[in-house]
Amino acid sequence: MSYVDEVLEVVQKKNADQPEFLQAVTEVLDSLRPVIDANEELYRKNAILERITEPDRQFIFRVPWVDDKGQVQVNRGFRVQFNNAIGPYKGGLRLHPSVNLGIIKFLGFEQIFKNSLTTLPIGGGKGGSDFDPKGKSDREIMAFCQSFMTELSKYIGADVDVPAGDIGTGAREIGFMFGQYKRIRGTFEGVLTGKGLTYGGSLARTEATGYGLLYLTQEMLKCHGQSMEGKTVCVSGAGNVAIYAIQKAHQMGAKVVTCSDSTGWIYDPEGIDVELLKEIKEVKRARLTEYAAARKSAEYHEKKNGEHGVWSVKCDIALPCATQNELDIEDAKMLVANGVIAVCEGANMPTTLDATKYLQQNKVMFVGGKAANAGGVATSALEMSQNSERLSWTFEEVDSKLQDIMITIYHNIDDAAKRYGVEGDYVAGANIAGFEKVVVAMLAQGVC
Ligand code: NDP
Ligand code: 2IT
Repeated sequence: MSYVDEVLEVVQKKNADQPEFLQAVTEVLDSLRPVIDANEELYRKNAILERITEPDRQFIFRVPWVDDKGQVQVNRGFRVQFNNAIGPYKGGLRLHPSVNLGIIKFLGFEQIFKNSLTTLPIGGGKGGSDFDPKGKSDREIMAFCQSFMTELSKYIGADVDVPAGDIGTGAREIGFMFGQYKRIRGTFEGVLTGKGLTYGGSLARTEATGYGLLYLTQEMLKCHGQSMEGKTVCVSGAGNVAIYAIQKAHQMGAKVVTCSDSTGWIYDPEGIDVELLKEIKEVKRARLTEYAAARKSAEYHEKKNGEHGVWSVKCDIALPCATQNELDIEDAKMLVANGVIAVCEGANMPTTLDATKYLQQNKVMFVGGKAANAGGVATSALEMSQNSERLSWTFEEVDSKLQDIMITIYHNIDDAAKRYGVEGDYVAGANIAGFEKVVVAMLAQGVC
């Protein structure tokens, strides 16, 4: 049996109850086969694959907090520190009722390779809780965040592990967590990214994931003799990543005609009105029904199981920006039948494995989240740099570094795919390029 298959078998046995983690590991190890085969003896002797698929450590803790009725509520908190071979653990905090250890591990595992691709010195980690921020008052959010940080503060630090936002965690939550960290540890340090601009946050971090997604997509199209100009785009999600992806796509001359949230989706043939979407999602924290109510050209569709949602709309480019496994094989067939030319993942693992294969087999340019959404964490690393030198860069400075990073990522994954004879397979290219740097560091640092 090959080394990859042996390790996959062990990982499957040890983590049988974590389907998302197994999906992420299978995708990575499968696509690393050419690299592993070429270095099998060295990697096997050093147990590289066994070590890279087992987190350095994982914390699971109780998060008690008091709701507005005086009732004590209890949630479960997680932080998985996966791999710090190339820098301090870095990765977001997800607050969503679906969160469990397997989901945090899949996200932490992906983060190792993504963070390596950014070209910046950051390791992989992820955390979160099954807390549901929906419908909670600001006071309840603060109570949860303070309790969560009371425990988390024991394990993190500016040179140790630097959390940030993800689903359900935005500037408000980061602010409450930062305040509590400062209170407990007594230090003002860059322990979180995505902070407010008045206390160490970076300009352009809010926009970075969505903007970065479009910078990479544009570069890929350019290298294939195309551009975003005049393209019709379908986006899913209506959160941080989706909003700024839509904004940048419009700035590049494309028209985005869809977005979605957890209860429904919008088709707006005139193009999504980003200012309206921002008001509804960032300010009012309301449903997309309000978008349809405020805009004549928009149709609202209730989400129904088994329907294709935004992926049923004809488009040139699809950008899934909501959550994992939101684009399945049936959606992929629909997109291909409608002539899609590129699918780039703003979310983490939004496309199922068989859907990814189907898109690639049908010559759709496909870039996975590790490369396509790396602009968020890359800009978090730029926030860490600014915190370290106690300076703030201008929006233009950060945005221009972000553009350079995304263009570099595209060329690095393209080159890696070519080097291993799988030209155009950007999934393999991203995994290979991300893995190579981490492995060199792991080997150099000995058994740890
Ligand atoms: P937000 O919480 O800002 O937005 C998430 C969006 O996705 C919301 O519109 C939400 O709907 C929808 N959504 C969430 N869960 C589900 C679900 N189970 N089913 C259907 N819709 C859902 O999160 P982000 O925009 O930050 O994150 C989106 C994706 O991008 C995630 O996969 C995240 O891991 C990834 N990502 C985020 C980065 C960042 O910097 N924020 C960086 C890189 C990747 P509703 O409005 O109803 O809640
Ligand atoms: O998935 C991700 O890359 C993020 N949620 C951003 C992590 C970060 O540390 O900025």
